[in-house]
Amino acid sequence: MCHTAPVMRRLLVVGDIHGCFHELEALRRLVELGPADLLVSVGDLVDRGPASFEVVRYFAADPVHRLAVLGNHEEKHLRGDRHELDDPSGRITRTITRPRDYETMLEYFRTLPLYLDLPEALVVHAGLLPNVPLAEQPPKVLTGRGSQGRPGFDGATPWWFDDPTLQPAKPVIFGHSVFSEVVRRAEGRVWGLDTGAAVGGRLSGLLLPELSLVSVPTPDYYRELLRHFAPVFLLRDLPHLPWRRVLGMRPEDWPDEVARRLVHARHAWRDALAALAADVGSLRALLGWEQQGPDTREAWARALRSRPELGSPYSTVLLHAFPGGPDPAVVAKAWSCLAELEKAVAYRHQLDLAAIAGAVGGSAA
Ligand SMILES: [Mn+2]
Repeated sequence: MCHTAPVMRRLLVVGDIHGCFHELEALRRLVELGPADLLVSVGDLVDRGPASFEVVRYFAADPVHRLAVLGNHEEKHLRGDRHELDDPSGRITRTITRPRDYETMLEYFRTLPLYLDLPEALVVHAGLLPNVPLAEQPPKVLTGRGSQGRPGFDGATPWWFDDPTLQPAKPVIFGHSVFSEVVRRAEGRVWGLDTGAAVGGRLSGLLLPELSLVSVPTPDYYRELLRHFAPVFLLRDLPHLPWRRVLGMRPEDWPDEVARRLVHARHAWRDALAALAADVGSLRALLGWEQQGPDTREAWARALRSRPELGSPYSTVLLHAFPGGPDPAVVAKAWSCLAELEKAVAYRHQLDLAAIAGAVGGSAA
């Protein structure tokens, strides 16, 4: 062995993994890393995909050779947002992860840095302000927290990485913003690796020092998970909605907080609405359809078929499903299904809403 030769380690920097553990394995098989090489994540290890805990466990098992920066999804879990109606992906992760494993995930997230300043590259989750020293970069810019309305990060204004004054001394590698192809700028000094893993895109990696790209396709796991969980979450939330404040008020008279929640819900639950429309049979069973009188049924049917004024399934239920006000018995019945649903979810069984609702409805009738 020659002890004086410089160690030439390789780095595989991977874009947002979002719970795509099997695809991460496939990517690693394409690039055989040696014992001195590093696997580096740009953050967002979790959410949207089905195997968030497996990804975290893999990184946490070897913190010397597997590095990651803090992504906005990790940050959301650390903040403990319980009702992020604008992004149900974290809620799904909490639901399908065993409590002990979830605590392990949080412990690992607490160890993650805002950036990795390696000899070969600077790795950040979302981006940088050009011409601001690394130590003075706002954490929100680095993690991309609330980046959607921020110039340079929102897709509506020129991207931060297209700023001609950005002249990094070494490659800057980031994720966070999904593009159909890997972003390459400044003659290979800026790389954006989020190509939509878990939402039907690809999991991409950049190999250093050769600067070659690898990627594997992923299914649209998130769409599928939303389809399963949207009705579960809707029912779980029903008893906690601000019934008294909302009922009897015109939408324009709603308190700001209610309006804000519904506006958020409109975006998040667009898919949920589609799921509900496709699963009207299950919803009927869950709400005790067969026990209702013809007027109520007709009102519900109209509501379920129509495009609700506010585009939210919450408003559908609030404004139409319980004409004249919510029937406590109906809400209680919906609530009573949750134990069964949660049991199935906890063990990752395929959710058969119709069968579960039928069983519960049958025993209650
Ligand atoms: Mn992401």
